[in-house]
Formats: sequence, C-alpha cells, structure tokens
Amino acid sequence: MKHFFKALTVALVSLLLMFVVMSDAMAQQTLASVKKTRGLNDEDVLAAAKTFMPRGGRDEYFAFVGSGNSGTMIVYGLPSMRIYKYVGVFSPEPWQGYGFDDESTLVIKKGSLDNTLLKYGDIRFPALSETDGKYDGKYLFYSDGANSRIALLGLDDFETKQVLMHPLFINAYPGVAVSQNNEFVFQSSEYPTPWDHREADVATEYETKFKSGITAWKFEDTDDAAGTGHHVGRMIKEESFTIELPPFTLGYFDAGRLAGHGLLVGLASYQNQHFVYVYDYLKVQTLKKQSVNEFEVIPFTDARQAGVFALIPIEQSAMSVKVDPTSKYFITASNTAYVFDFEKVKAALDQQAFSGDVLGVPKLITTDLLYGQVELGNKVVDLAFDFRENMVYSSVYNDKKLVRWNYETLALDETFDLSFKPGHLMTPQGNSVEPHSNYLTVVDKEGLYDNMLNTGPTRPSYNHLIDISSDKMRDIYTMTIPQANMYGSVSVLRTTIKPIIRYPLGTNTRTGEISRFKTVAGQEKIEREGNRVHIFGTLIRSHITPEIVEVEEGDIVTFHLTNLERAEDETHGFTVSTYGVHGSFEPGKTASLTFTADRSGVFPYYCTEFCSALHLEMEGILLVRPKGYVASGEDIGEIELTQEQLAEYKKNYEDKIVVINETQDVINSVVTYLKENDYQKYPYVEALVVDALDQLELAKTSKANYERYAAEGKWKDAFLWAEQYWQYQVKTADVGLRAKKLLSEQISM
Ligand SMILES: [Cu+2]
Repeated sequence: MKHFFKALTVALVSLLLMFVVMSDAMAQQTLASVKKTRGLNDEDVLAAAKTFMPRGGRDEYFAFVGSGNSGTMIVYGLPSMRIYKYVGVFSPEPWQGYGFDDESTLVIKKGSLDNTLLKYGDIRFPALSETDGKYDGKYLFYSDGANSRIALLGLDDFETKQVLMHPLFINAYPGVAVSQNNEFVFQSSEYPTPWDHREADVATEYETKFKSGITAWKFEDTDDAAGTGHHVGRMIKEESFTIELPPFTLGYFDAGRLAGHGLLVGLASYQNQHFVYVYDYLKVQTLKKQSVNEFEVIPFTDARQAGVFALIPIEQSAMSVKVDPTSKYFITASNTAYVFDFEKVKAALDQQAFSGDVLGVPKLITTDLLYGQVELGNKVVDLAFDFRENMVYSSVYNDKKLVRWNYETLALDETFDLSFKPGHLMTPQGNSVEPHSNYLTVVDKEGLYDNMLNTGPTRPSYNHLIDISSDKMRDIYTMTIPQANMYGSVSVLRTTIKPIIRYPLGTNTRTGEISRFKTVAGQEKIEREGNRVHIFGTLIRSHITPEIVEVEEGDIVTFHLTNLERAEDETHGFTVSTYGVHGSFEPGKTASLTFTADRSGVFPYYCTEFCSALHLEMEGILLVRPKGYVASGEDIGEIELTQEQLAEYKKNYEDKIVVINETQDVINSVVTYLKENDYQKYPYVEALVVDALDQLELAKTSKANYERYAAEGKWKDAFLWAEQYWQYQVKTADVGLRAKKLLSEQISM
C-alpha cells in the first residue's frame, strides 16, 4: 500500500513538471496554427466540429450493427461514431463473460442442434422492436445466416437473452424484420435445401425435395412481474409457424406497417428470374398447420390455394426492397428502382389477380402494380428513407455516388460523388414510420485509404457519416469497424432507450429472475456433497468472499457469485488463473461458473476489472489438493503479529481515520448544498443522490467493524475495515460532487 502512495506522489510531481514545460508551447497554439501544421482546410475543421462531442454532450442516437461472421453486435453513437460496446450474440464474448458463465452458456447452447457452443455466426441486418411502427427501444433481433439461428437482445442491459436454432432451415437469410407491434419476428431461408437435415439428389429431386420458407416467430412481450424495469419478452417457438415454398433463393425482406400491416415483401429468385414476393402472413394463419420436427408448417399446396403468397416479376436483380415510412409504397434497390403501390398490390393479392406461375407460385402482373420507376445508375445496393417528404437515398456502387430522389414525384433531387464504392445505407430511425433527416451512414466496401493505418491483408470495414441536414451532402467522418464485415445498421434516438444502471440484487440477467444462487453479505458459504462443491460467494470493493477455497482433485466445483455493488458502472470480473474459469458481474448480477478441478495445485482467483484503487486486493486462492491427500502436522492457527507490525497497523489506522474525517467534511458540504437547493426537484440529480446515499448505507457495517476492532486493539482488522469504509466514502463523495455540479448547471439554466 505504501508503495502505491509513493508511486502516486512521484507520478503527480512529474505530471506537474511536465505541465510547466508544455504549457509554454501549448500557449502558442491557435486554431489557425493547428490547421497549418496538420494541413487542414475549413471543410475539415467544420466536419470535425460537427462530430466532436463536448463534455456534457451525449450522442444523439444509438446505432447497432451486426459484425458479420464474428457473431457479435456493435453499439456505436451518432454523430460521434464512437464505438461503445461489443455484445456477444451468436458467439462467446469474454469481456462480459458471454458463453463463459453457466447462465449465458445455456443461452447459446439452447440455440444449437446438439448442445454445442457454436463460436461464430453471420449477422447482417438487425431489426429494432416497434410499437405502432415506431422504434420503442426495448429489443433488438438478429438472424444468423450461417447456422440458421435467431436471437433476441434486451436493450435495458444490452445483453443477449435468447438464441433459437431453426428446426427446419439449414441456412437462413442473415436479416430480420418485425411487424409493427412486434407480434412477429420474420426470418426466411436463403439457399434452398431439403429441410430438417434430410437427403435429396440435387440433379433429379431439386424441384420436389428442395424447399425455401419464411418463418413468423411469435413474440410475446411478457409483463415484467418483478417490476424491475427489466424487459423480459421472448420468442415462443410453439406458437411460431413457417410457410413452405418451392426452391427459391430468398433475399432481403421488410414488413408493411400502418395500412400495409399484414404483408411481408421480399426478394426471390429462381434460375436467373427475379421477383419481389408478397406474403399475407395474417391470412395464412387461418390455414391448417402440420407439425414437422415439432414445428408448425403450412404446406405449400394449401398456401397456393389460398393465394397468400405471390410473385411480382422484375427485370433486374435487386439487393434490397424496403417499405417506405408511410407504407404507401415499397421500393427495390436495383439499377432501375421499381416503386410499387402497396394498396394495388394488396387488392391484387386479395382478388387473386394472377397470371401464370413459377414452380407453382402464382405471378401478379407487374405493370398493374407499379407506381413508377427511376433509373439510378450502375449497381444500386441499398435504400434509406428521409424525414423530408418522400425522400430516399440510394447507393450506386459502380458509379461511386449517392442519389437523393423523390419517390412520389419520381424526380432526382441531388447526386453526391464519393471517393469510394458505397454499400449499405442507414438513416436514424430510417426503417420505422418516423425517419430523421440529419445523418446518413454509408458502408464502404473498398477501404483503401491513404489516411488510415495499414493493418495488413485484412482491413477493417469503414462506415462514413454523411451530413444530410442541408441541401448539399457532406462526408464528415469515417469510422473504422474492427472485428466485422459490416452490412446494415439500425439507429434510434438516444432518449428512446432506457438502460438500467443496476440489477435487483441476485438477478440471473439471462432470465430476468432472481437467481436461486443469490448470496448476500454475511451469507457466504461452501457446501459439499460427495465430489460436488458449491461456493456461494460475493464480490464488492475490495473483497472476494470467501478468500480461500479448498477442494479435492476431481471435484466438480461451482462458484456462484453475486456482485453486491449498487454503484454506477461498478462491474467486477472473476477469473481462476490457468483454469479457464471466467465471468463478469455487473452490479446486482448473480452468475455461476462450473468446472472440474482436474489439476491439483494452488490457483489464485482475482477481479479482472479495474474497479477501484484497491482493485488488486480483490483476490483469493483456490487450493486443489491431490486426490487422497492427507494433511500432516499441527494446525498452526492464526499467525501472531509482532509488536512492531501491530504498531504500524495502529499508525495506519489512525492516519486513515484523519482521511475519513476529511472526506466526511466534503460529503457534508455537498449534502448541505444539495438540500439547500431542493435537489429532489431534479430527477436525474435525485437519482445520483440516492446512489450516493446507498453507498453510505452499505458502509455502516464497515464502520461498526473498524470501531469494534479498534476497541479490541486488533489494529490490522481495524485498518482493513477503515480502508473499506473509506472506499465507500470516496464513491459517495464522487457521486455527490457529480450531483452538485449537475444541480448547479440545472439551476443556472
Ligand atoms: Cu473488482
């Protein structure tokens, strides 16, 4: 500990010296001089100013993107384009312990065929949950094309809650769509195969045994019974159903909203013939279902007779098809963009106005349904909608340009030349009934830049931020997306998402329920039954309890750990050295780590998060005794301290008490200020104060302990508990000062 303070003093002194030397040079810097030295023009500086986040400013939007085959979700912010988090979805992610603790491992394994822990995915186009066609900020859905899985994430804590493997499809399209009140989450196959792992001959049985299909996963947003604010919705496999289709290759799809509710539109192709399909998923529910591999299926023959699925032939292949925010139209991303009239399509499908068929699927007459068409260029990739009346952006890959056009007047508005070939597009809230029109993100598939570091043969994906707030588009930022082959993003206003700060104590975060392994302070214990050992432990600055665990070689051991913290961002990690045992514990979380102690020896365990200045003291020892080991010698009992050691602990204790009193003065002055200025009137300030006082409440036990040990002359224990008490005080003071600053800002506004 002494070393720590000595090092701190040295560091502070050198920092001061450095400042004295540097401040002279820094004083001469001006905006003009920096522009000159770095070779920036006005346009560069303007772009930087548009994306820079000053203190106290938060990004306007959350954005989410699937990271291709790494199977994780990336959270970034607009307009700063800063990456905030990687979240494991289809593959394990060590930082948050996803696929490492028992609870999250179960989530991944449940979504596999044979209880294996799949380690990658293929995720491209996520969808946000909706209420009346507006993003509600509660859930996010992903499809894994490679392994035919679907996943659900809760946006209250940014954790994956559910992964399901498709019981029929061998391969899935790596995108999803939701109906306007999340009644269904849609997933389709991409490449045709026989279903359910059956065999068939490609040459002779392709048309009879190979299939495609579309699944409507029933989603239920169950009430949060515990009242924790935790979103506990789930997809219900038993109430989901699949429409069976002939062997079409299926592509991008989107769900109609408002007047278009009940129809799904998507891309289909067969032997170089291209189509937009329309699927009435409401009407299909009245048909009789068969059970295939314990999953409800509507046979194609029944679906055909009922006329619930039809094809609209298009002359060119398209990369996507999207429903406009008003649901009056759906538009293809193709060199000639086809704008279809939703009402006409609905009526034609209802009246079964068919003409011919492909593989038995009826065709509608394209010209009867077309509102209009617009020539956009060579290799159109994607579309994104704008809030301004009927505006849409298209990316034209080979022409290196973006085209803004009006899909009602069918007139081109503005073309923006790019320095790269553009891929997928996103406008904030763009795939909902209320898109915004300040930013557009454009994925860059080329990534050869003279202003980026060369990271070897594989480069990151690049995502450009285009300012579309005025008539003239401007490319204002290029972010690098590591660990990802990037496709589509979705983005929602920051204020729509309401993230939690802490879980109710003892929460199994994957189910939202209180874990039966929840352990509170003072209740820590080790239970043994035969070779099964359960450790019920707690984590809090700066202790892991218990500190010593003894087991025998061959025992099956589970650490059930609860993070007792209530403070903001006070996560603890836990790892047992060289044993491959690891977990992450957010405030209030309980998770379990099970392993077989198959190697004898001494294995330190410790906290892997830098959680406080005393973080390194969060440690303990796992002792794995060799099988049949019998302890020899006497129990030596507690080691006695020498008089000198005792005197040093007493001195340390007394010094700590001085610091504690000083810290208390700070807390008192803050509390006085807050009370005098009616902090309760400001909800965010009040939340901080509650957090701060919560810390002090937890500190009471530590105070009682150090006072008791001091009275008994046990100076080592007294010092350690005083240290613990001070940790709480510091956190209280820190949160209190933030509350004070915020309150003074609110008052002066
Ligand atoms: Cu820690």
